[in-house]
Amino acid sequence: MTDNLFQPFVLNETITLQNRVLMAPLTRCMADEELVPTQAMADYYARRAEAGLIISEAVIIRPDAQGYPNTPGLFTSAQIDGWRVVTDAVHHAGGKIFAQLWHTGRVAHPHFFKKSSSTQALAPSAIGVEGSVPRMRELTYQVPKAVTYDEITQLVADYSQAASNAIDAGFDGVEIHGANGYLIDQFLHYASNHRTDEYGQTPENMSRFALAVVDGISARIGSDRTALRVSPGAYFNMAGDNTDRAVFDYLLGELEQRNLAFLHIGIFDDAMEFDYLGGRASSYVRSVYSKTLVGVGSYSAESGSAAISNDKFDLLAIGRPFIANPDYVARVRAGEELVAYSDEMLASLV
Ligand code: FNR
Ligand code: 8K6
Repeated sequence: MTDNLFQPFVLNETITLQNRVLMAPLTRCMADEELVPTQAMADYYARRAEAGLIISEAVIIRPDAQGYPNTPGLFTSAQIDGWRVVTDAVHHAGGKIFAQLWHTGRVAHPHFFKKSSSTQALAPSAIGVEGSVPRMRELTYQVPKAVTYDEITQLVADYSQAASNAIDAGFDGVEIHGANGYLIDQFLHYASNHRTDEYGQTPENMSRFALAVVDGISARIGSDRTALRVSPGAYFNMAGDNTDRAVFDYLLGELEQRNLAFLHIGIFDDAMEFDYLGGRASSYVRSVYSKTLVGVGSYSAESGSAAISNDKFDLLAIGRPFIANPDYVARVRAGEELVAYSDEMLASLV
C-alpha cells in the first residue's frame, strides 16, 4: 500500500506537486569542462519528470565551491543557458525541478579552481578535513582559510545571485545545500566551527551564516521557492558533538518562523540514531519543526509511505533507486519490481 505517495501535495500558494515522491539531489560529475550541463543531463532529468519534484544534483555557486570533478555550476551565462535546456526538458515532460545550491567549503579543492583567482578552500575555521577527494587520491584535503567578514558578505551575495540565476534558468525554486558537512553545515557544528566572533561559540552565532543565506535567497526569489537541506546528525565529512543539538534547536526554531517551501533532511540512512538528537534525525526535526518536512535515507516506497502515514514526514525523497530506475514512480505505482541500485551505475547517465 503506497497510495498516499501518489496524492498531489500543496507546498504553498505558488507550488503544488503532482505526487509526494521527490528525486533526491544526486551528484553525478557529468557536466562538461566549463561545468555546463549537457544534453545527456537534460535527457536524464526529463526521464524522471514523473517525480513530484526533482531536486537537481548539487550545483556550485562559484568556482571555489568545487570539491569534485565536473560538478555543474550556476555562475556563468553558459551554465545558465545549459540549465535552461534541462528545465525546459523537465517541464515539457510535465515535471518540476529545484536547483540544489552548493558550496563545499573545506571539502573544496584548489585543483578544481586553478583558473580562478582563489587559491585556498574557505571554511568557518582553519580546520582541515581528513582524506582525499573521492577517486582522486593525489588530491588530499588542505587546511582551509577561515573566512573574513567581507568574505562572508560576498558568499551570501553569491548564494543569492546563484538563486536568481536558477530562476532565470527556469528552475521552479532552489534547495540550499546546508547538509552533509559542506560549507553551511561547517558553521553549524562545533567540530568545524571554532570562531570566536559573532559566527561562532553559541547556537545563535553558529546559525547566523545559514540564516543569512536563507534570508538573502528568500528576499531575492521568495521564500515560497526557497528550501533548505540540513544534517543535524553529523555523519559525513563531519564529526559529531553532543553540544550540536542546541545549535539545531535554535536554527530550526528560527526556520519555523520563515515560510520556506520545505525542509529536507540530509542523510544516507534514516535508520541511524544519534544520541544527542534522541534518535533518528527525522524524528528529531519533526519534534522541533512543524512545517513541511522531506524525509530521505534508504527508504523503499513501502517504508516511506508508512512513514508518511505515521506522520514522520510529509514528502519522501528517493536517491539511489531513482538512479537505477528512471521510471521509479511509474513502477511503484504499478506495483512492478525495481532494478536494484549498484555503485557501477554511477559511471553513466541513464
Ligand atoms: C548523494 N546525496 C547527495 N545529497 C545532496 O544533498 N546533494 C548531492 O549532490 C548528493 N549527491 C549524491 C550522490 C550520490 C551518488 C549519492 C548516492 C548520494 C545524498 C542523497 O541525496 C540521499 O540523501 C541519499 O542517497 C539517501 O537516499 P537513498 O539513496 O537511500 O534513497
Ligand atoms: C565523486 C562524487 C561524489 C559526490 C558526492 C556525494 C557522495 C556520494 C556517495 C556515495 C555513497 C555512500 C556513502 C555513504 C556515507 C555514509 C556514512 C555513514
